[in-house]
Amino acid sequence: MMHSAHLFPTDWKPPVIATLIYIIRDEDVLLIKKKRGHGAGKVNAPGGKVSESESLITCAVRECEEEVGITALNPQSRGLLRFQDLVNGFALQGAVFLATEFSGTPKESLEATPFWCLKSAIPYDLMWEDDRYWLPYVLSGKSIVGDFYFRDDHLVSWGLEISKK
Ligand code: 8DG
Repeated sequence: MMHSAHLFPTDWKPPVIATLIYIIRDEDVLLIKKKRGHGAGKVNAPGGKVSESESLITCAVRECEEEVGITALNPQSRGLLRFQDLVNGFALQGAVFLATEFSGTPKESLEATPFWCLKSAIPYDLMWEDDRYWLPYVLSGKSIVGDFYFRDDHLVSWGLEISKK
């Protein structure tokens, strides 16, 4: 395990760009049980791949509306995650957003079962292995840049940079 930031080559180009959005309500964060796609069965946040010509923030808001019926208001950019699986070839760059204002009530969709979860009781054992290393910083108001190498969906090394905001 490595913990210094920026493990990836400087010219690394992500083949896929996606977003994740954490909706905060008092002491709770809105999580989902993902029903299909990459990471099906895991707990995660709403999010998904950027479609052609859409901005990251538009993608985050759209995916959240599609997956759980919540409209994020004024989402804040909180970081960048880079994933590379050295065995199965999966590679993705994810932009992380956080919103404390929203409208709507969480609603199940074909992609996700949403639930409010205490920020102090996040079920990391049910989530992607990297989340425990960076999500606590994002939920406590910091911004992060993280690089994560996997082997067949298991984390093998990672680097993380944390900044104040
Ligand atoms: P589709 O309907 O287009 O097939 O799918 P999508 O909803 O657009 O994309 P997706 O398959 O849900 O995209 C993968 C999502 O999973 C994306 O939001 C990024 C997220 N994700 C990873 N790896 C990790 C990880 O290690 N941790 C977390 N928290 N999220 C991850 O791909």
